[in-house]
Amino acid sequence: MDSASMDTSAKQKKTSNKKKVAIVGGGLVGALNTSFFAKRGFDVYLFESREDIRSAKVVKGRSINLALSHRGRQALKHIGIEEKIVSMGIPMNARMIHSLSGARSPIPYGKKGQYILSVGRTNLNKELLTAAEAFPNTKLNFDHKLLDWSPETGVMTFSGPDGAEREFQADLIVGCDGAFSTTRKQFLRRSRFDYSQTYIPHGYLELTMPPRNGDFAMEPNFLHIWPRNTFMMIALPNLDKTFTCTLFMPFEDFEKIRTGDEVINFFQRNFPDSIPLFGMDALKRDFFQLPAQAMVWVKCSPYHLLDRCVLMGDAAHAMVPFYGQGMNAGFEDCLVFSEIMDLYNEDFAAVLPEYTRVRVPDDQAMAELAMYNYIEMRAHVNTRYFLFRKYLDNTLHFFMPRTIVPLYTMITFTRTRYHEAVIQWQWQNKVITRGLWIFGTISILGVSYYYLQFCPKKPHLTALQQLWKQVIALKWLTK
Ligand code: FAD
Ligand code: EGO
Repeated sequence: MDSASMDTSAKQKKTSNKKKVAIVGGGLVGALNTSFFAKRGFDVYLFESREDIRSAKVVKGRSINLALSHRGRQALKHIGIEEKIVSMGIPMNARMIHSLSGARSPIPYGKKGQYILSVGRTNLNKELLTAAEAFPNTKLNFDHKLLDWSPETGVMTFSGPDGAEREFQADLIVGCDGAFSTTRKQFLRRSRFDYSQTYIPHGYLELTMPPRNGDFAMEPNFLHIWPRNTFMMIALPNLDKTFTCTLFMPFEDFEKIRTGDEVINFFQRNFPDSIPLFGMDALKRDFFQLPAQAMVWVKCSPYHLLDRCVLMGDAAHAMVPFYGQGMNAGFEDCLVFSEIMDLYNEDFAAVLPEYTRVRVPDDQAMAELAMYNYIEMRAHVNTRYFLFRKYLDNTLHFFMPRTIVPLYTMITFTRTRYHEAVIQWQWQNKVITRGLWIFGTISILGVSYYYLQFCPKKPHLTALQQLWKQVIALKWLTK
């Protein structure tokens, strides 16, 4: 056989015998990823341990709504459902900062038309499953819990709906099974796999704020934030005119609140404006409906195992929710993987290591930023500091729109690689500090010139002494 005809027969084999891809986990990232692989023509099998949420009566899970931003939207656009999802979300054009006194200050996220979207987790997940199911080359398997799998053969063992064990063989296994990933267990057994898991001292509790007189109890198109250092509360709007409020607080403080009266007392001291909006009795009751939930940061590397398995979403990089990027980063994982598949002609042996090389630094940078936000907010973000920082960001950006782009903007409204956004941010901070020094020096010189010029009666020495005092004061201020 000559080489040309061998080429075509190889090609034919490839198209007639498309590889089997198994997606583990039908959460947000797994459901989206199913469409990504299906679009390429693979035979895609999704396995989700829970029942089908589209037919389930009660859906329990983590946060009720999430902030969807540019990165997540770009991934949705790739499979043609961006518009559909956007229509189910509520735009939040600004944050609304609630001060202790009840004052509310709106600060826009960016230019007009730059907004983040509040979307319901369950609705989003349902739409993603339906979109995945619409491909002829997908098969969704619910009530299938992955127990273990073999890196050598690609054979996976599930516990099926009847409790019986089932086996399935796949060419590629995509682990999208969340922060406590079972897929990842095989990675942990191998050498040179880095892994860490860190719980933060804070827990979170979700409370629903009902509509008032048939309408939203607060302005709907905002991300409401009550910054109180260690106690933080946020509220995102829902389509049914309720708000889902999330209270972040150290577990040890949650433990101190045991009775309804203690709840009211706590809210009276920290979030007094929210009490009438929740309703005193509802608040006393709802606070104890569910215990506070833990938050974990999972860091690992590499994201692939041989040419057989790859991790995406929380399975690869669970992060603390203080940047609103966990899902967005997971969605971008799917997009980045797809971009690399284009570059390397869907050759798993080349794509998987490249995915790790490209994506680990970005996801780790994002997870670190989320942790940084948590630490900074907890340490000194009260209403005044929050407003000051955001006004400063916006002002500098207004005067130097190309040089200074706020970090939040780069992360939320662009696809600048996460790790590059961090480098850019550190560079900007240097420029700003230098600018402040120059500005300070010029001011001192200006003031002293004015002083020497217009106060000639005082002895020369005193002026110098004054000047020196100012230099010392400035040094102290900028320390
Ligand atoms: P998951 O959503 O955890 O889905 C994993 C799926 O795998 C589940 O359906 C599970 O049942 C299934 N599964 C698990 N084990 C197995 C198994 N052995 N076999 C089969 N199936 C299995 N992100 C944002 O972008 N914006 C936000 O505003 C935001 N807010 C958040 C607020 C809070 C309080 C929290 C906790 C997180 C927030 N996030 C946010 C992060 C976001 O929730 C996660 O990043 C996202 O859900 C990750 O999706 P995933 O599909 O990787 O994992
Ligand atoms: C100084 C001022 C330092 C999630 C402000 C840091 C996060 C941080 C949890 C908000 C928005 C989507 C969120 C901003 C900062 C979601 C978010 C922000 C929270 C908490 C959140 C902002 C769900 C931090 N985005 N953000 O700039 O508006 O700034 F408050 Cl607790």
